[in-house]
Amino acid sequence: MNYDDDAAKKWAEDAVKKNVDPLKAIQEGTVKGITELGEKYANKEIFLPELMVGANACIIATDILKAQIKAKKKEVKPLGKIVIGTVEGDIHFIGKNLVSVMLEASGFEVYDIGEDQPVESFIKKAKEVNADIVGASALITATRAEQEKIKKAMAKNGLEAKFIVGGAVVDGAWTERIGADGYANNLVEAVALAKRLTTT
Ligand code: B12
Repeated sequence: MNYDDDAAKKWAEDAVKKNVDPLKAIQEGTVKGITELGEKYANKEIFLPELMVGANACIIATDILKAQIKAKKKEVKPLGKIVIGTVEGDIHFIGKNLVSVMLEASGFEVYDIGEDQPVESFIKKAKEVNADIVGASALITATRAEQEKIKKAMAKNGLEAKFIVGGAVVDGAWTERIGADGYANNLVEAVALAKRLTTT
């Protein structure tokens, strides 16, 4: 909230030293911070440059905590293969990266194709790895339509993988409208959804 990269880094390192549960630190710390900053941006109390600097501090701290989640990962037989990315035209990656890490730490084999990815990249990777699930993140109303394009392209290419969506502009009504298999708006729900879809 103070746009201070060094303080954010130190805060995350302290949390690691003090053995704070990294998921709790992310959910009650970095995610809470960036959400509050997002509200200030929406209310025009701050502007894009401030949001960018604040997001950077959030990314620095979150990366340190994410590494802890990965380090604690149990070695188990993969629960399934998931291809995940942020849709074309959309550079938001904080939520998508967190979902990737949580899924990986929960025993999924995750292929994160990055942000601003065209429909074809999702399809190509899903075919290549024979994915069980394809996940698409979208945070802008205008880019949300890309999720529907991915769903249609999956059908056209005969992909049988389940399709899940997420991001600030995604809700149950949208998920149903585009025929996706589910959505999640927090990390715990994202893992529960993926588990549900790979065990049924
Ligand atoms: C941080 C941020 C940025 C950062 C992004 C940093 C980065 N590289 O990721 C910066 C400053 C760069 C940025 C830029 C822009 N932003 Co911005 N940004 C945000 C903000 C404040 C927070 C997003 C975030 O990281 N949240 C924290 C994470 C943890 O939450 P999350 O992404 O929602 O993810 C969770 C769930 O949604 C879910 N999830 C996410 N993905 C997936 C995928 C799957 C498969 C599943 C199952 C679940 C899942 O799980 C996650 C974990 O809990 C939001 C406000 C908001 N309310 O979301 C605006 C917001 C998304 N941004 C917005 C806008 C408009 C922009 C810009 C267009 C601004 C501009 N004028 O240039 C640009 C985008 C440029 C582009 N082409 O992409 C708007 C979108 C409005 C709209 N409805 O269309 C928002 C809503 C702000 C607002 N209220 O106006 N932004």
